[in-house]
Amino acid sequence: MPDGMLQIGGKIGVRDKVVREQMIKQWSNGNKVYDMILISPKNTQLGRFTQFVPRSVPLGAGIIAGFLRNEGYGIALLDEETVDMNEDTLRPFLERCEKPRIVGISCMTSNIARGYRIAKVIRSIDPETKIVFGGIHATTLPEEVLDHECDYVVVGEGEYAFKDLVRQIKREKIEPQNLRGVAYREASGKTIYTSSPWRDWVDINELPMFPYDMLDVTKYDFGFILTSRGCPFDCIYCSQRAISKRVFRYMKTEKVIEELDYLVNGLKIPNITFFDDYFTPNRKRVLELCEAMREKGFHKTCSFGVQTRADSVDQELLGEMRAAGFNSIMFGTETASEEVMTNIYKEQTVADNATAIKEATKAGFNVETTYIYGLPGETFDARVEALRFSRKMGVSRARFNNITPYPGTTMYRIAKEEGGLVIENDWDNFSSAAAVTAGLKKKYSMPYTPPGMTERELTGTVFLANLLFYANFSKAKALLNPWQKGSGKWFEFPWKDLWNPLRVLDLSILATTVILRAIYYPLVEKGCRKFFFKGLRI
Ligand code: B12
Ligand code: SF4
Repeated sequence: MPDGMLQIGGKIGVRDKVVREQMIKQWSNGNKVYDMILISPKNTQLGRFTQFVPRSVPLGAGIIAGFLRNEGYGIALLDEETVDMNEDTLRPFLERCEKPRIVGISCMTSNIARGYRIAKVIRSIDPETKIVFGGIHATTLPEEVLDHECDYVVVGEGEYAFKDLVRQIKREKIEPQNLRGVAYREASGKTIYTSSPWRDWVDINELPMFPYDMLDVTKYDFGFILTSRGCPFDCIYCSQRAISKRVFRYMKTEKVIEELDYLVNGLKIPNITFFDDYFTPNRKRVLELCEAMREKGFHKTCSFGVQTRADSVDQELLGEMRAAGFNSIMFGTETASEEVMTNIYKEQTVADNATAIKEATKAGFNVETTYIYGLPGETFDARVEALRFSRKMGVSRARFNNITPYPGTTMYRIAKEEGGLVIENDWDNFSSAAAVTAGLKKKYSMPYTPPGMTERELTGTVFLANLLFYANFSKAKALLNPWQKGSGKWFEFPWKDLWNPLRVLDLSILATTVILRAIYYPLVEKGCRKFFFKGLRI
């Protein structure tokens, strides 16, 4: 079996104990049989940067795999970030999958192109296999996905919807009236959206723990935990509502502690990121959780990173979080212009960001902030101001992204209405990090360039803002520091691999590209030149 490929889920929690014992016996003989295969395609957008970006476990596919395993199904969970996926590697898995075969593919927009290609390979191996897509891209554009090699799309949170669909596929009898949140095409070509009045959102306290045992944790860079779902805000560039909806739901403290105990004491993970969309809307629950974490002493061996909204923290809360072991906090600051802040419906102010950053720094956090260039109403001065703000506030890390109108967002509608939406090669150009990870030669166009700006100016100013932020000894040190981890750590310097000539070659190419781009933009684009020299003086 190819190294790192086989991630087998056992039938844990099977209602029928005899069946379970038989299955375990079968597996120990090496005859592993699955009921379905779940695939997380790789993200190909980061190019040469991929190897230097921390690798996270495949969340969506993993959550679904853990849930279905708990329902008694045998699952093969395959993550393309850790293994090549082609006809030769997929065929043995399909052959061991019981008929009717089911393959579930989990995609964001960033990896949908790979998802389509993998679906094609699966169809070519076995045209009968039922291919089901889920995740944020399929949720927001089910019709597009159904135009590809896809039999069903699961829209939104997939646990119960997929379980019901799997049961029906396995029984070879589809009853749309008993399915919720599934889209498919009838023979006539008409798309059917199923619905029936039973679950509006998933109660996360009912779900099993993330199935870390189905993955080789040594192949991933950081631990994570998801302790809540949902966010009530409407930021125009964010599509999280399409999946986890506006209803904020959180895991009971005991359940979080149980999972943390497994990660910290069981797997000995030294750094864990809380991936909640919005960690702190309920102050009481965070205080209770921090107290429980402290009592368990997790902070003695592990540190925690978190992302949240700046308007929902205060000095006392931050102090309690620090005491519980949180050492890095990321705020989506987005802009330093109050006008832009209003335009994006963030419903918080630049002043809120400034206060939270100051308080978090005072509490001893490594503070990380993210900005978006290209938002509606943004001026040249607003872009310079965002850079100035990030420098002035003394945050440890900052990341400047190019606006990306992901499907399902208001920004997507705006870009479409303006006629400015550019989709290339099955969304391969849709990356909020595109301006940073681009090479010297243009591969794709930006997904969107706001009116009054050239594409080169957008790409160049995003790139230069990142560069200028780190063009400072202490910031560069923080970026390269191998011990400083956290939710916003997007670049991991490969200190351990410096003996490897290929790694060194890659790093050298990357460094050369950065230098050449730093010269190129100010030379060829007036807006970039002005930005660069203004930025240097900040
Ligand atoms: C944590 C997180 C990350 C983590 C981990 C991602 C990972 N490995 O899965 C990190 C920091 C690495 C990350 C990176 C990126 N992220 Co991110 N991330 C999130 C965040 C905050 C939470 C994800 C999560 O856990 N959701 C909760 C679970 C329950 O939802 P889910 O994963 O979608 O899975 C459910 C359903 O979709 C469905 N489902 C999923 N897969 C499948 C498969 C089948 C077969 C079925 C039936 C159902 C199903 O069932 C699941 C359970 O209910 C979301 C926001 C959000 N709320 O989703 C953004 C989000 C997913 N990220 C986003 C983006 C843009 C990115 C990046 C492209 C950013 C960048 N430029 O670098 C990268 C791409 C990384 C990649 N691998 O390709 C966007 C995606 C927009 C889009 N249309 O693609 C989101 C929605 C945020 C936003 N701004 O709108 N991200
Ligand atoms: S960006 Fe953050 S605050 Fe805004 S809707 Fe998305 S998750 Fe909520």
